[in-house]
Amino acid sequence: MKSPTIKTLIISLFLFTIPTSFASPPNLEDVFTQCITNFKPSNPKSPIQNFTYTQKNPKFLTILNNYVRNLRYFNNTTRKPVAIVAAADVTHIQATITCAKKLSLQLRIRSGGHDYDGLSYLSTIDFIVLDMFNLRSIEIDPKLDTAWVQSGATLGEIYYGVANKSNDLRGFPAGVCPGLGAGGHFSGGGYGNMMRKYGLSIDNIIDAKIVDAKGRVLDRSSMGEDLFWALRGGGAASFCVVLAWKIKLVPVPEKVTVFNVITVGNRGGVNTTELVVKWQEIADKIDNDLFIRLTLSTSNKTVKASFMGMFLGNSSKLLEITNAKFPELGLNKTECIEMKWIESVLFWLDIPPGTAPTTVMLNRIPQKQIYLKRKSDYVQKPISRTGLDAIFKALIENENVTMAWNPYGGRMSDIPSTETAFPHRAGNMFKIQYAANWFVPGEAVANECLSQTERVFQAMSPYVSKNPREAFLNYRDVDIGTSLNSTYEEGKVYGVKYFKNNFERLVQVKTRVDPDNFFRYEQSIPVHSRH
Ligand SMILES: Cc1cc2nc3c(=O)[nH]c(=O)nc-3n(C[C@H](O)[C@H](O)[C@H](O)COP(=O)(O)OP(=O)(O)OC[C@H]3O[C@@H](n4cnc5c(N)ncnc54)[C@H](O)[C@@H]3O)c2cc1C
Ligand SMILES: *C1O[C@H](CO)[C@@H](O)[C@H](O)[C@H]1NC(C)=O
Ligand SMILES: *[C@@H]1O[C@H](CO)[C@@H](O)[C@H](O)[C@H]1NC(C)=O
Ligand SMILES: *[C@@H]1O[C@H](CO)[C@@H](O)[C@H](O)[C@H]1NC(C)=O
Ligand SMILES: *[C@@H]1O[C@H](CO)[C@@H](O)[C@H](O)[C@H]1NC(C)=O
Ligand SMILES: *[C@@H]1O[C@H](CO)[C@@H](O)[C@H](O)[C@H]1NC(C)=O
Ligand SMILES: *[C@@H]1O[C@H](CO)[C@@H](O)[C@H](O)[C@H]1NC(C)=O
Ligand SMILES: *[C@@H]1O[C@H](CO)[C@@H](O)[C@H](O)[C@H]1NC(C)=O
Ligand SMILES: *[C@@H]1O[C@H](CO)[C@@H](O)[C@H](O)[C@H]1NC(C)=O
Ligand SMILES: *[C@@H]1O[C@H](CO)[C@@H](O)[C@H](O)[C@H]1NC(C)=O
Ligand SMILES: *[C@@H]1O[C@H](CO)[C@@H](O)[C@H](O)[C@H]1NC(C)=O
Repeated sequence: MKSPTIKTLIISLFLFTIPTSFASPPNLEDVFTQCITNFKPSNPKSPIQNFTYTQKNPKFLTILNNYVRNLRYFNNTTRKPVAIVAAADVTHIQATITCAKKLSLQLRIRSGGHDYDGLSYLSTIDFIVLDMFNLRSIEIDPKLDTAWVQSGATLGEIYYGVANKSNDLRGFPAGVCPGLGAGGHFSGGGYGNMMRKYGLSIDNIIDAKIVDAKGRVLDRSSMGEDLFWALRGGGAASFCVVLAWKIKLVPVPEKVTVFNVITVGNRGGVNTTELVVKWQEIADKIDNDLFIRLTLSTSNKTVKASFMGMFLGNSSKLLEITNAKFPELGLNKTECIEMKWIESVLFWLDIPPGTAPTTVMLNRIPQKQIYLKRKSDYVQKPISRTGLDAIFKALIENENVTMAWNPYGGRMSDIPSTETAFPHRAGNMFKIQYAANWFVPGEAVANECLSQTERVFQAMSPYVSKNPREAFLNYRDVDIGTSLNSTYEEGKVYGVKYFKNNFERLVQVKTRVDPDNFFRYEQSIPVHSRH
């Protein structure tokens, strides 16, 4: 169903009602601002107009750019929102939803802005950005079992807050980049280096507060279990605005052990092919306390492998495990670094131990903005030596692409694939992330990096999941399909890759909670076609 755009409405009103003078027609910005300002109830302590930025506001571009994490989607031709509402209060969210709906404007919801393809701040038609960065409170219960975190909180703020309040006794399983927002990251699953022990972030989320398409504030008991299921891995932006999550904190040992073994060509006479063969045999089966991420890149036409590890225990115990199960790696005591869990957050950012205070994880604005492309795959059976050699060749020929192989298994295999909307559970050995980063503008460089990524992705097709070729929602990739006019058929193309058999159930939930498809975007869950 297509409603007339607000422009058409305004123009027709103008034509019929103002015959006498050539006063300018009210523009969308003004109409929207008027609407949200008049919205009742409003909180007198935080009037919404003080948190609203239209293009006339001198801060508009800064506010927009503050949470753009992919420079590919911020230039002079990028379509800008009609307004950004940086909500500071739940009534601001209600007003934004109500007015966007009334004026047929699309809504984009942004928490940390890390969406790889910018879908939290881009649209091809007139739209509003609901920016959540002001809503970032973290309330940890005194027993240290749970916490309520608002969507605009970053992982760094959550990690730091939890470690601080618990004297380093508690942590939370989530991503390795502290700038990620709780809003997008959790609703797409949220994986990190404690995944094999504790599962994803969503496996440790027990409640949520949302605002739905009717502007109602709901929690788990009032929204219904089906919607709460969908929010855990299905991408919340198809259903509602998440205001806050209730998370279950997990125990972390006093000291964890980390390492990063980098091999170029070979290590101690064992070549990289053999190390990767062995890694595939053990990575998803080894002790659940141990996570070893393998990153493959090239250096001077030679394959470079990094085995980066996180062990929830001390180095003696870690070495016992690696010596027994992965002796080829030859991990030794001096390569193992014991530190507090909160300090390991910096290690995973490649910050050398002891060179920065843990408060750096509270920085919201990155030092460097980059252009990037990401894609994902799942691997379900071991890749042979011949396969690995072909993969290494593809990497050498496309030297600006790296691959991160993240092992599953452990807790990930214990949780049924229907438990939450996130479907990639037992049967997956590891997930691949393809990455290309570049630092200069211009389409030539961009196209070169994009085609290199595509070539590596194609070279991988014999070795990864098929029918569908599965993808991870948090690794947003518009190449796998987009929906321009929100039909079920369009949505199914990317929907089964992200959600497999959970897609149909997501469609049912969507059809129940948002039948008019207000919460739609380029990769949203469609409503069912049969009305
Ligand atoms: C540097 C970097 C490192 C990363 N590392 C990891 C990692 O270790 N593990 C991992 O799992 N992923 C990782 N990711 C991917 C990341 O989890 C996703 O990009 C995630 O969606 C980011 O959440 P966000 O709130 O920052 O993003 P946004 O861009 O703000 O949002 C992403 C999506 O969620 C929606 N959304 C955001 N907030 C809300 C809300 N409050 N209510 C409803 N919908 C909302 C948006 O509309 C959009 O569709 C990484 C990304 C980057 C750029
Ligand atoms: C666009 O161009 C103007 C002036 O030419 C510049 O000030 C602005 O920062 C540019 N960028 C964006 C994203 O609009
Ligand atoms: C809102 O903005 C107006 C105009 O800038 C200012 O006078 C007022 O003090 C602000 N109100 C609050 C509560 O910040
Ligand atoms: C500008 O941004 C748009 C996305 O909004 C992108 O498609 C386009 O390629 C960018 N232009 C350049 C020159 O990078
Ligand atoms: C907690 O944070 C406060 C304020 O930043 C700081 O003074 C204190 O030392 C921290 N405590 C711990 C245990 O990290
Ligand atoms: C490792 O050795 C095998 C056997 O000699 C060879 O086929 C393979 O290409 C080597 N791998 C690398 C990365 O050099
Ligand atoms: C790369 O390899 C070439 C040829 O083997 C060699 O001359 C050069 O020094 C190497 N460069 C680096 C940075 O290792
Ligand atoms: C290391 O941890 C194990 C338990 O995993 C414990 O038995 C051992 O005493 C610890 N060793 C040291 C040196 O702390
Ligand atoms: C441990 O490994 C490092 C790096 O390979 C090496 O420099 C060091 O000599 C090794 N130490 C021991 C005790 O084997
Ligand atoms: C690609 O990698 C090569 C070799 O490292 C480098 O010289 C080149 O600048 C990279 N290209 C881009 C676009 O980053
Ligand atoms: C949207 O759907 C209509 C009807 O099925 C179709 O004709 C049109 O090509 C589709 N795409 C766009 C961009 O409107």
